[in-house]
Amino acid sequence: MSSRSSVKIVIIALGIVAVLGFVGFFLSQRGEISEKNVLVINMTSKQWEYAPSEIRVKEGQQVLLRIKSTDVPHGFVIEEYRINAFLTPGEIVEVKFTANKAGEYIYFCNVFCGTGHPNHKGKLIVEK
Ligand SMILES: [Cu+2]
Repeated sequence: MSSRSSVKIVIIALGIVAVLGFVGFFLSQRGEISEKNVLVINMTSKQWEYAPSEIRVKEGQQVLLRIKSTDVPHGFVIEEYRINAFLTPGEIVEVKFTANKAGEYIYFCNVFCGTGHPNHKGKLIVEK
């Protein structure tokens, strides 16, 4: 293979990468548009409380919880929504769900995190 043709191959490869990059960019932009209706809630978990300790949303709302433990490992469970997340300290864990069941639901920690663990909980309120 001449060095000339390998230069061509490199240029073509770079072209393909550039095109894929643009396609990816536009697709991600479109994704953001459809994600506009998602309510993003940043949460923290620590011994022995969640902040916020109460979340109130409208029925049908798409919700993205971004939860970060600021001390030790915790859990985050909403049984009725089949949510069960493990919170590694310092990491943001994303929990996405559609609040399609009106009512009040307890979210709680299911990872033993010390003496206050049984009271480590909060409340999700889904309004009709
Ligand atoms: Cu706990």
